[in-house]
Amino acid sequence: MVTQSRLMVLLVALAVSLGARIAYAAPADYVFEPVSVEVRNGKDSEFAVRLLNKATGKPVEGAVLFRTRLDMSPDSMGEMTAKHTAVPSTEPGVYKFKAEFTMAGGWAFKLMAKVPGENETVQGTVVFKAK
Ligand SMILES: [Cu+2]
Repeated sequence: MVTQSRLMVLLVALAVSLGARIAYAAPADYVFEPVSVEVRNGKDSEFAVRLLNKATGKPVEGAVLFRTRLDMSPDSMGEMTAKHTAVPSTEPGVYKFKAEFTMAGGWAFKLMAKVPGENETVQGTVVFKAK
């Protein structure tokens, strides 16, 4: 009997956690990834990130990216930043930018995003390699 009631508790806990997962999408359900890790070092260099819903694996359209920062923290130069501006993208879930890279090496693109249907702000860091 003891074993059986313990199993019941486990099943209830599992059902509750599954239910919670289905009911609320969380910021952790989204991920930004590089469209191409390698980018050209220099002015007017394009780079792009893709926003994915981890549960469905599908790209997420209509997100608003803000407080973006491009810095060389991957190469221990976190204070070294690069100017960048958003440019139009035709691919769903892909957010494109143009940057003025000033040094070859690792660049981290840090951002916050408002995602449709998600109340909480999503944060992302995507690392690129300027060559
Ligand atoms: Cu640097």
